[in-house]
Amino acid sequence: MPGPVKLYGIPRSRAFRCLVALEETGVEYELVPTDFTEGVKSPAFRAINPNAKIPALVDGETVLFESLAINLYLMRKYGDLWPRTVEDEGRVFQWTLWTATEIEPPQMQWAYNTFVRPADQRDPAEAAAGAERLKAPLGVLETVLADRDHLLGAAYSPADLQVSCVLYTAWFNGFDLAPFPKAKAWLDRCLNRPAVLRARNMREAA
Ligand SMILES: N[C@@H](CCC(=O)N[C@@H](CS)C(=O)NCC(=O)O)C(=O)O
Repeated sequence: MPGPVKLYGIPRSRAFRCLVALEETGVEYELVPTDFTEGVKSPAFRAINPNAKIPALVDGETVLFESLAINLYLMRKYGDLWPRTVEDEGRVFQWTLWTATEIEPPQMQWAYNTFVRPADQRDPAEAAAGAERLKAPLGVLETVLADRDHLLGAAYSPADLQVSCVLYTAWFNGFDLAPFPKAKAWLDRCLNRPAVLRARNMREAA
């Protein structure tokens, strides 16, 4: 009998996204504290993730890296969030790749230059450029959410989890979402779900 699913990482990292997925699925798991400075460099961790980055997941014989891929796997295998139709699966893949490519890069450009890097290494022009770039995908969300409560329709789905967990960084750290009221209300809904609050408690207490 294999033990619980093991997530390597710390809550104040991209492992947060996987903590949300784990909490949403209800699967038994163990968080193996591994930080992104020293922990990722150990030979034992590099054997799990040769990228030397967190998060990584071990589920029996299955070893995975990439936070959003880990989430797809978890939601496909455990819990009851995974969609019932191939068409909705396609939409989940679409939103997952969209958040990785359209949201994450400009958001990190803004975040690195706003609060992540030490103050003397931040470039305000870069922060402004990232914020400007982020407005385009936020505008897409605003349009899509004009006639529905969630990305695939009425119900929360893995698409909402993937996009909202990436946007948590902007939402939590004061990005101006006022021009995007539908997207803001949707983020408020997604990021205050009971499972997400359990993951947020781990992250925000850390
Ligand atoms: N695309 C990867 C990025 C992973 C990543 O960059 N993780 C950071 C922590 S949030 C890390 O481990 N950085 C260590 C390093 O770059 O040396 C994912 O989403 O899992």
